[in-house]
Amino acid sequence: VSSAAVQTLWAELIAGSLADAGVRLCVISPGSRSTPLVAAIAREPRLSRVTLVDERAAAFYALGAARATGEPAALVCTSGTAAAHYLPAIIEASSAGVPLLALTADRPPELQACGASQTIDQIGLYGGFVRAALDLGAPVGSPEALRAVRRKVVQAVTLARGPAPGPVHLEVPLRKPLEPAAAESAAEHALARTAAALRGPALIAPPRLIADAGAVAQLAAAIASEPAGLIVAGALPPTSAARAAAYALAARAGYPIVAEASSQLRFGPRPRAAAVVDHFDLIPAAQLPAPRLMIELGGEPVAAAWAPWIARLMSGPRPPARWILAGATWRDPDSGARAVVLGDPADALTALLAQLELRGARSPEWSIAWAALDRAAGVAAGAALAAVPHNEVAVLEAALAALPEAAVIQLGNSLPIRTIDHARAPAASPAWRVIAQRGAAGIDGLVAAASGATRAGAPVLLVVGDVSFAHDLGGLLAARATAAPLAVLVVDNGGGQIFGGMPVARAGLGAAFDEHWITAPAVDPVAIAAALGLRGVRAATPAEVAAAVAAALRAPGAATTVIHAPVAPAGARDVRRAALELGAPGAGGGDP
Ligand SMILES: Cc1ncc(C[n+]2csc(CCOP(=O)(O)OP(=O)(O)O)c2C)c(N)n1
Ligand SMILES: [Mg+2]
Repeated sequence: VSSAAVQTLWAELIAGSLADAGVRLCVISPGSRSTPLVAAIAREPRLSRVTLVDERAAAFYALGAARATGEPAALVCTSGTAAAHYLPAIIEASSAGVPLLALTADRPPELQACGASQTIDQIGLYGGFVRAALDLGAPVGSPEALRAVRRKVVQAVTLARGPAPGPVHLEVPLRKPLEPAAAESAAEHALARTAAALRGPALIAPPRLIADAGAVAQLAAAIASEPAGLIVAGALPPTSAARAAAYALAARAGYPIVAEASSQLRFGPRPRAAAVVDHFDLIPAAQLPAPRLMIELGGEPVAAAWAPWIARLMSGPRPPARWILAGATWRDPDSGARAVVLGDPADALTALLAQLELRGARSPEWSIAWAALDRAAGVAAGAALAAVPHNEVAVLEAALAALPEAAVIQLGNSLPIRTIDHARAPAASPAWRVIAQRGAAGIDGLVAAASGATRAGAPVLLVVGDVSFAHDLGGLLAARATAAPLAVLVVDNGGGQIFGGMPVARAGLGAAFDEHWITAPAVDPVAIAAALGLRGVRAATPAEVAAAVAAALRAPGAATTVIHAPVAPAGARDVRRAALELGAPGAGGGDP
């Protein structure tokens, strides 16, 4: 049996099975070949739908939603280049371990490799960036085929969730006629009963990657015999449960935590016994104490001071024993780890705490020394801020001070994710969750991803550079599909100013440097917002930024406000240099 009615059943089984497997959000881009699937999704009340014409923005939107909620989001598009636009977000999802499902409609086999319109070879399109690529095949009216479709949807959702969460590709060939048709013949009615019998809650059993018990025991023993330890926390998912365990380990072991904003450890209440270093990047290099043991959580730190410090420690006389707990990814870019322990960091820390037996209480001197350096760095930052006009650190401090309690902060790549750790958080800051695209560290898709992050229901502040904003102008269409207020804070320092701090800036390239590296986009974010029906505000001072952020995120509804904050091109660099010089009088500061 093969008919329009069978294809309709087939599509309904896919949509219903997605919902049975716990998927709640479908981000759909329009097209013809996907018609049966989209019609079925539109009739499935458990699936909420967002429509975005640009598949690239759609994929980043789904990425942001999945990252903020921890739940897989589904993408649906038509055949051809539509599917190719998913690639950048799929790469980020793969590198960062975010669950996604990409359902790409396609021509059936008889229309492949023959010049049929809008037909490309979609099998294997995402290469090694998906956890699995499952071809559902063209609809077949047999009970076996229906069971297989159901199985593949459940399989896809399971593999997207674990053991290494990430994207999964579902290829969905469909035949004309594409519009829904009701079962008529006896055979079609029999198949409809078969499909109905397959439905019901699906048991999704994603395996969890658990750190090896022997490795955890060895690390516990190493901690027990080493008082001079340091925890360094890079990017961790906003849904990670590692927070409490990391503080508990810091308190028990007497190890300070260098907490980057993306680690989820920088904001919110912390136990007094845990020393947390917020401004590692502003401590003069010569003053950094040398740890003997390091526990590195999550992603690679982004602080400019990190790589030169590690290089120095590793080539020094007593390199530290470095234990990397980064989840399911192998993270050791300088090949200097004592061990990379794969497994969920929260589980690993909990297991570690259970095994940790310290002989007596730790002397607090080591932690106190780090805490004193951090305090001095914060004071130096304050003084540097006051001395440098129109700098982005002041803009960030103002934005943080205006944030509502439940807010999510999404940090753009380039300078925002770095300067946030030069900013001082307000006293007793709420435990704001932080989203960062550190999987592949692209400056792409940030506006669309922040729009998707509102699906978690909390207001979102996106801090984004002016070039990154220009890169995702298409993503602003997604900012009309928010589920909570969104503030897009465009820190406009006149181009990609991260390059101004790199050696290329001093390579004598002249005008070519501005033309090919700085690339000031010269767009007016307020005018662009207005053209798209979004609110746009220019905020020339930190006080205006605070007012604009408060107004944007404390308002009821789910409106998006683009806040244009011009700052001095070298502001971020100048603040860091000044803070380092204040911290080390006469020493000439740290690394550029
Ligand atoms: C998709 C992508 N393209 C290019 C880059 C390289 N890149 C890194 S930072 C940057 C400039 C970013 O400028 P802006 O957003 O204004 O941030 P700023 O450096 O001024 O903080 C570029 C082009 C990248 N990381 N990702
Ligand atoms: Mg910039």
